[in-house]
Amino acid sequence: MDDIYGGHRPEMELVLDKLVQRVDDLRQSMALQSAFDPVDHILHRVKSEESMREKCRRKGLPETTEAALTKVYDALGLRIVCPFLSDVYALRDHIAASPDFVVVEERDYILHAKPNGYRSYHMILRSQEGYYAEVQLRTISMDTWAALEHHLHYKKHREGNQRLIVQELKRCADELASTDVSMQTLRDMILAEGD
Ligand code: 0O2
Repeated sequence: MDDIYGGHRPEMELVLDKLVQRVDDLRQSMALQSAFDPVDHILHRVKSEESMREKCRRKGLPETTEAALTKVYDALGLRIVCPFLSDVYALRDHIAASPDFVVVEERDYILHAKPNGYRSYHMILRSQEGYYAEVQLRTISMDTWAALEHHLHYKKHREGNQRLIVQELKRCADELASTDVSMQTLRDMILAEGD
């Protein structure tokens, strides 16, 4: 089977490296200004062949290089995990102001959580070379929930349990969201005491 990204893979890797570097530069300058590192950790990946083909099929798109690069927007992906809610939004603002990438779409799943409780801030960026990248910004709590939810593989369960599982997952997500707000308040108090 041919590579769905055709001959674009090396250039895609370079664009992803540039995006990671850009975020790392922003992280360092923000940390210098505030004395707090706004990032806990960053993951990045080129979407796997199998996952891209599955997504094309799910969206009713042909499994072509053109569809993978211009109709699906997460061939390149960056996940930025931040300690606090304010870090997520501060980084979002800095990324949006970056000259190398244009923001083409944003979804605030923090303000508008998904029905199952999923929370994150998603940005779709387009590079100067024309490649799309999805940036997911989330707190450590949101990342913990998403990782655990992913491990459950609950979507395969039968109907009866499904409702209870979804309900409990939503409760856990809401509890973590409440913890995020409390942690933010504590951080703001500590910062204010330092003034
Ligand atoms: P991977 O392995 O993370 O790359 P969609 O049709 O939903 O797939 P779209 O429009 O990009 O496509 O949707 P969305 O929901 O804005 O963003 C999709 C990505 O967000 C997913 O990527 C996940 O990484 C993350 N995500 C969205 N909803 C959930 C959720 O309920 N639980 C978890 N754990 N993650 C979620 P992919 O493509 O699924 O795969």
